[in-house]
Formats: sequence, structure tokens, C-alpha cells
Amino acid sequence: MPHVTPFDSSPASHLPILQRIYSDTLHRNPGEPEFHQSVHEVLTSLAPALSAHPEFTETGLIERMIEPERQIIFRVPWQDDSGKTLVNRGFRVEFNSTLGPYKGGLRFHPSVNLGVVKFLGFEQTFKNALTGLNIGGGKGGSDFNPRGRSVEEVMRFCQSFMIELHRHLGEHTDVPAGDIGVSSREIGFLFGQYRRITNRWEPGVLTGKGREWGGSEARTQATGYGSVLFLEQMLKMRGEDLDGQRITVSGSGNVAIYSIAKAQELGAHVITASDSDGYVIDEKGINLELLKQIKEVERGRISAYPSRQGGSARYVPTGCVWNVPADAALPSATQNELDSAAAATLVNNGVKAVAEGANMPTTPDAIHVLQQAGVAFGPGKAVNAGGVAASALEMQQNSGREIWAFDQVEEELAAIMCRIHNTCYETANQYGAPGDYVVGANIAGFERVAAGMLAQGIV
Ligand code: NDP
Ligand code: 2IT
Repeated sequence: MPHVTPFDSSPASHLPILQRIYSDTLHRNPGEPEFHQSVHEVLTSLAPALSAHPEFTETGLIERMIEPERQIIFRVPWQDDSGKTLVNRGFRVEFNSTLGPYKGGLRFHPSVNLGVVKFLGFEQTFKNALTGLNIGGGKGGSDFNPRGRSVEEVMRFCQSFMIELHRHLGEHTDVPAGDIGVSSREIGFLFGQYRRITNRWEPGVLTGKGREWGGSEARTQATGYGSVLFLEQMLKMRGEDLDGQRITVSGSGNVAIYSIAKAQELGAHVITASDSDGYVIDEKGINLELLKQIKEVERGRISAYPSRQGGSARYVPTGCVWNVPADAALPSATQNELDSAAAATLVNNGVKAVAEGANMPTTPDAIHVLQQAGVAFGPGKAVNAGGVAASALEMQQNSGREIWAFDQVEEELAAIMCRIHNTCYETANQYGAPGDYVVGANIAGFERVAAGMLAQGIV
């Protein structure tokens, strides 16, 4: 993890408590740098809230919050198309159920390990609290790499994964969804296997389902749409809107595609998209239909884009999209993809706002560089909360056996994003950090979880 002076902004009286909790976290969770980073980020924001609420330092509240309620690790054996048996590792970390059933996605990517799942589950707990809905925090996944696998192999893997996972799920217990490498295709295979094992058509057990079998309209779009709606609010506080803004987006998956879609709808000029091999820059503006065709339909690589788009686009196999001058940037691929050097480049090129579509894509040093330069910075747990909020709306439809229209879900999503933005903005003001969305999001999320935990006793 990049070095940041620990707790340098904390009032003196809370320094020892926060420092002890952070050292204990390092000691108790060795070899989990992403988890350490996410805990550190939240702890560094908390001092003003602890001063206002001394009860938050009692009954081991913060220590309990950092320890997941349950961590499940399991073997996932499956056979590839040649009949060879392969073994992956499955995870589900049920982090905190104070506010509702554990809720959070499943990630299939070779980089997945316990520390990554814990960082995501920890973030998810506060994100879900920010939505104002009744969802607790959890996350899961596997080190399975879907890249290059046939549909049949992906299905067999999902079926084996669900053989163990199903016993931990339930609409009132734990409700997974997608994340990197898990789209509605994988949710379909998981749901089918759950139904087969349990003999129950129980849609509330997974979200991100297909529209015809219990899924919600607009869940596919929700994370990207919500991220851009949050960015729009951030710009509004500076007296600007999205019209004509030059925007760079990283990634070309679910979040990136629907961020590009909404930004374009609101008049912005989006010029980049990327994958883990390289990026494209298209000065004419990203051709959304072509991008969807390559990434969603063909499941291909972004390098295929320029030859099919024509002269306005080029592919850059090295470097990153943050080298491209922009008014606003939306990191929407993965954790720690925007470092301090990239942040300095963005600042030098006059960036006004950075909103995290992905989870923890900006390193702590990079956040520091951006905030010091007066760039509006929106943290992922607030910016990308639209996806899980729409998942909660899917759960609501499932429990009432209702099907809402696209416009209704989109309207609710817009209201939720506006509310999250205002909560973060006002909380930052209230605690003496005007304009600091990191402080606002961390304290507002923490306060809701903390109040619930205090009311429910030492459990
Ligand atoms: P997808 O699998 O649809 O797309 C992921 C994109 O990020 C791909 O373009 C992928 O490229 C790129 N990527 C993944 N890992 C890396 C890596 N290690 N280095 C560089 N690029 C990488 O995932 P999503 O769009 O769903 O998720 C993107 C981010 O948004 C994640 O941080 C996720 O946790 C977060 N998020 C997702 C939500 C959702 O509803 N889906 C909700 C809230 C947050 P490649 O194909 O080369 O791997
Ligand atoms: O990181 C996230 O918020 C997600 N991957 C979505 C979780 C969900 O349950 O919809």
C-alpha cells in the first residue's frame, strides 16, 4: 500500500484509539494489503465523528465493524472441455448484517483472494448504508479466470460454485449479485443451479437476474448511470453541468459502458475506454453501439475498436487513459488503477472532477494529490452505489412479486443518487471538511451502521 501519514488529521484525543485499531488490523490480517488500505481510508475520516459521539468508541464497536461476521472459503472443482479437472477457490465474506441481509457482488478474476474479498465487503457495508435501504454488506467470488473459457466451462464452474454457496444464501440472509467477470449470464447459471438444488423458485436470493425470470429493469445500467448522476451533482456544486465536458473512462465492462451511455445522453464528450491490455482514444467520441457489440456481444478485446470505427480512433497498448487531457475522469475498471503520477498528470491537464465508478480505483496518494489541487473527488462507496441500490429495488420487486417499468426504476435510482450525494456533501460540511466527499461518505456510512450496531447490542 502506498505510504500515507496515518491519521495526521485526527484530533489528538482519538489518535491512539485509531492507531491501535489500525495496528491490530495489520497484525490480525497479514498479507491483505487491499483490506488494510480500505480500513485505513475509513479510519482516517472518523476522528470528528468520534469526538461528536464518544459512544462510538465503546463496546468495541469499530473493532467489531472491522471483523467480518463470517468468512466462508471453499473448494470449487470443475472439469474443462477436455475433461481435465481443475480446482479453484471460492469465497463469501459476510461482513455486516446490521442493516439488512448481506448484500454484495461476486467477482470471478484470477486476482481474487481473501484480502480482496474482505476489502470489497468492508467497502460494501458503508456503501450499502449510504443508500438508506435495508441491505447489509458482503462480497464473494473466486480466483477462476473466465477469460478464454467456453460458455459450457463457465456454466460448469458456476454450477460447482453454487453447490457449496447455496447453503449460505437466502433472501433474508445473503443475496449476491455480479461484479468483475460476473454478468447476467453467470447469474443465470448460478440461479438455475440454486433452483435445481433447492427445488424453489426463489428470485430474492440473487440480483442482476434476467428481466423474464425475476430481474429488474435498469439493473444492468444502474451502476454506470448512477456514477454519472453523482458526477453531475458534483459538477453542479461548482456551478457546471455535463454538457460539453470532455470525459475519460477506464474499463469497458458493465460499469464503463453504462457510464459512457449516460454521460453521452447528458451531453458529455467521452473519448476513452480500456481493458487490461490497453486503451482506445476516439476524438469523435466513443461509438457506444460498436463498444457494446465488441464487449457485450462478442466478448472481444478493446483493441478491435479502431479498425471498425475508422480514422477518429486509435489503440494505445501501453500507458493509461489518465494521460489523456480531460475535464472529468471516471475510473471504472479495478482497484488501484489511478496512482499519484496519473493524478498529477490529470491535475496538470486541468481535470475538475474524478468520480470512482470502480471500487477503490484511486490510490491514497493519488486522492491526496487530487484533493490538494482542489479537484472534486467522489469515492466509490458513494459514486457507484447505484448498482447495489437497484439490486435492493430488485429485491423489493421480488418480495412483492412486482415488475416495475424501466422509467420507474430509473427515477428511483436518480432520487437515491441525489440523496447519497447530498448526504455526503452535508456530512462533510457538518464535520468541518467542506467539499471532502471521502470524509462525508465515510462518516455518513459509518454513523448509520454504528447506530444500528449500538442499538442491537454486542453481537
Ligand atoms: P466487468 O467485468 O464488466 O468489467 C471489468 C473491466 O475492467 C474490464 O474492461 C476489464 O478488462 C477491466 N479490468 C478488470 N480487472 C482489471 C485489471 N486488473 N487491470 C486492468 N483492467 C481490469 O466488471 P464491472 O464493470 O462490473 O466492474 C468494474 C468495477 O466496478 C469493479 O471495481 C467493480 O467492483 C465495480 N463495481 C461494479 C458494480 C456492478 O454493478 N457491476 C457495482 C459497483 C462497483 P479485462 O477484460 O481486460 O479484464
Ligand atoms: O460493488 C458493488 O456494489 C457491486 N458489485 C454490486 C453489488 C450488488 O449486490 O448489486
